[in-house]
Amino acid sequence: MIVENNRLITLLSEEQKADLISLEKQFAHHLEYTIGKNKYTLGNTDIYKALGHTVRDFLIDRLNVTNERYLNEDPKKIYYFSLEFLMGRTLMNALINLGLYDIIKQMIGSFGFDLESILEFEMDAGLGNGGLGRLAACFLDSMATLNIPGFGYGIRYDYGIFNQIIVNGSQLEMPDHWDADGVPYEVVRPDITFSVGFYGHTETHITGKGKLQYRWIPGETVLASAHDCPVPGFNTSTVNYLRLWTAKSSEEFNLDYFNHGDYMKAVQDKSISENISKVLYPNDTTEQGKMLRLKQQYFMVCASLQDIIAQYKQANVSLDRLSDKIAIQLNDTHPSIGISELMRILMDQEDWDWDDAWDLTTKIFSYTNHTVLPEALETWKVSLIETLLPRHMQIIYEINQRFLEDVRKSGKLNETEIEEVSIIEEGNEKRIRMANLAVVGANKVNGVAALHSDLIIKTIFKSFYKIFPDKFNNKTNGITPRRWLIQSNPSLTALIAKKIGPSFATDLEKLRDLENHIGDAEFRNDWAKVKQVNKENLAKLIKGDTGIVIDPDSMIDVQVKRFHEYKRQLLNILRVIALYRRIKENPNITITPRTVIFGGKAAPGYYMAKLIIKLINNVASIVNHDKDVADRLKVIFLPNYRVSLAEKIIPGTNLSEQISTAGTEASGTSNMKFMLNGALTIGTLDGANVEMLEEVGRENIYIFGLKTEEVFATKQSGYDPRDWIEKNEEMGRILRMIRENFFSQNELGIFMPIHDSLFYTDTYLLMADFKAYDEMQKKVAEDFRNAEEWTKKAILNVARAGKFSSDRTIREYAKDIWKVPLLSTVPPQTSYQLG
Ligand code: 26Q
Repeated sequence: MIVENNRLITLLSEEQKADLISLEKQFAHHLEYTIGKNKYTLGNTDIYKALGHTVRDFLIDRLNVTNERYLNEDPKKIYYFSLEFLMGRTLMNALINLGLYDIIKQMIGSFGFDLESILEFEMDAGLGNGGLGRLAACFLDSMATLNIPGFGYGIRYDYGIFNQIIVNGSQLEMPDHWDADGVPYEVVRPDITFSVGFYGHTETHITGKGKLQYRWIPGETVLASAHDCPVPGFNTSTVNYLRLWTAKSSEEFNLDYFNHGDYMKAVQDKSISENISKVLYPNDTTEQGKMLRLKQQYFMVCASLQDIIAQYKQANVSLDRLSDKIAIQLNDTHPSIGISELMRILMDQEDWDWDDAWDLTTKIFSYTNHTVLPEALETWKVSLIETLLPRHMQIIYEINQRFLEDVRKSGKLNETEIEEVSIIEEGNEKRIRMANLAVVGANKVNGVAALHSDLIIKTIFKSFYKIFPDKFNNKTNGITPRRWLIQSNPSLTALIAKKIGPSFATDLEKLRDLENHIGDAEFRNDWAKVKQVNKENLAKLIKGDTGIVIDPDSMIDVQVKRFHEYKRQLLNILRVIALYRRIKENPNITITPRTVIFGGKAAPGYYMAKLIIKLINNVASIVNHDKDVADRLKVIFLPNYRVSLAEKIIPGTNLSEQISTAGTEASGTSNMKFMLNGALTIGTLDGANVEMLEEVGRENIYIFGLKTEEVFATKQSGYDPRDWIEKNEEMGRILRMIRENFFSQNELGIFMPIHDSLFYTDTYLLMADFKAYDEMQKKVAEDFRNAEEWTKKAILNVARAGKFSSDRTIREYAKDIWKVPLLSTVPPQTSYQLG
């Protein structure tokens, strides 16, 4: 393939021309030889794939340079263990971080294509449920940007989080075969393969030194094979990687079956072991305790530890200094079986004593907790672990026995408290409490926002805190400004860079300089224009995805997140119903026009969450078709909320809904994304909202509702939602509409479970908070009418969003938990021009 269109090249310097020409050649080469197409057969996905391979070449160059540096300097390495990495799309992010965006845009342009449209062909890597998985992805970006040798380890699921479609108002789940067309940027490493054992039994034997040693004889082995996603830092040469394991059968055929002529059974067994990396589990409490999930956890941890130790042994003879050279962060309890696995390796394979092994293990692991809800804490039946991982069960028993002995000796806890901290939960069926294992085995335990870290030591880990006060610390979450500002909101990025310079890209506190310009009317005008254009783009997307036309001048009011009762999407839709009623009762009422947008997935087995989605859709279809409402209110449910959709919704938002019951949302991270993109927040004093308030002050955020202590007190004193319903006539009428099938005329009674839960239990105190929420929404509506003041507040929010950069979070992990210095930046040859 020959480059014909040289028109653009004439605008460039000699050096750039050379770059552009070589890029064009590289791209054309991939199109022809990697993808195997010519100009007669090529389609848009081929352009995307060839581009992916072109970018991959750059990533691999820098990956190799980075590896060489790590070999030479031998720094301490950080391994982030997570069952979830919600990476979303990779290509645009790589172009920005590598500084190739402008030149690639030109290059693709010279072939007659538009870069942005080509990038739309990339599928999201949705290998996570929500906040926890996306946090892992943001952390990888920050570690690479800060030149920390930090690597992600996880599973390369064939199917990520399901695709959501809405049929007749209800969620339907579709498989997410995200890699169906291939993943051009990944590096497949079949040479990096480890075996992982399951089942079987343990034996003892006497070592040469006369010591009793245990040995696990697995009954089944599966191979774990590495796939690396390169992770480029922004404006630095560092490229780290995310290593994801896929399961491969250890035998192509089970020869036993094969020899007895059962060819089909022989192949079936192969696919059974490969099931391990087949599908991501949704965060569904009813899915707890499933054998395949435990297999996934051990599979990931076992392969990763082998890989880490093999790498370490390339530079070191003995494992003595392992804890000086590596640290492992456990993203929730999901990979915490790793604690017992490292103990097993040290004792059974490396011949260490218990005490030395335990000393080393507890220096290496740290644990991040992401929930205070007791029902969400992971436990496993002892019988299940005994079957799948018999040696680990022995080790866990011994960890617990020694731990409880120490606790008793210390005299710090009474018997009830000792029962509470035990790793084993006694009862009909004994269970392993993974959070307790993680706390006992970890060097440091952290919560994810100040309020949350405070709460865990007062509630779920109260007794642990008495024993290990120094273990516990806070690391308030953050988000990467590369994806969540520079990439998702290029026009706001350009405006900000024009005003205060580009340094905020890696030092988000620099945004504070924007405060000096809040008084500048022209700047505010430019700011408002940027928001307006983003809203118009969002309106186009909504038209495309739902067919509904919205008014881009209306207030764009958004709640996007997983559906969970504690997040209270129901509170939001109840207030929409209230607004609708007010319009119907008083058709001439003037209200601030709003477009209320919802998005998010419910776990497939979470009945109530799915019913709330259905209610929202039914309310939407009535409100949106009611002529009396005119343009004053629209309700939109955007299907299949995911990272790439978030990138488009957030920049066009005016009002961010963060309305969980106080004390339930550990941190939240979308709250930070909206703040950074100039939305104002209506929210409770929950999670990181508390710290957002601290940054911006009362006048610049709409805080309402019961505080955490008040929530506890209300529940303590025997909360009855009917007391609140009686006091609020309007709420009585809303509940009656639900009861009397106003929103379910063709499906009588379907919303009764929602009605009854509000009326009789109301676990998340919607009835108690409704009035405060509604009144605060009135204030929001009023304030929005004053466009100048609203814009001032929006600028101030962005100016004070610096704290919520994941760079800040990662610096804190590096200093307080991992004890790693940041390496110096090696300036790259190319850099991204902001704006
Ligand atoms: C449980 C059992 C079986 C299978 C899966 C799971 C499972 C999977 C994922 C349970 C929970 C999760 C994810 C939890 C999560 O995303 N938590 C969120 O973490 C964010 C990052 O710290 C916080 O900001 C949110 O507040 C928190 O809800």
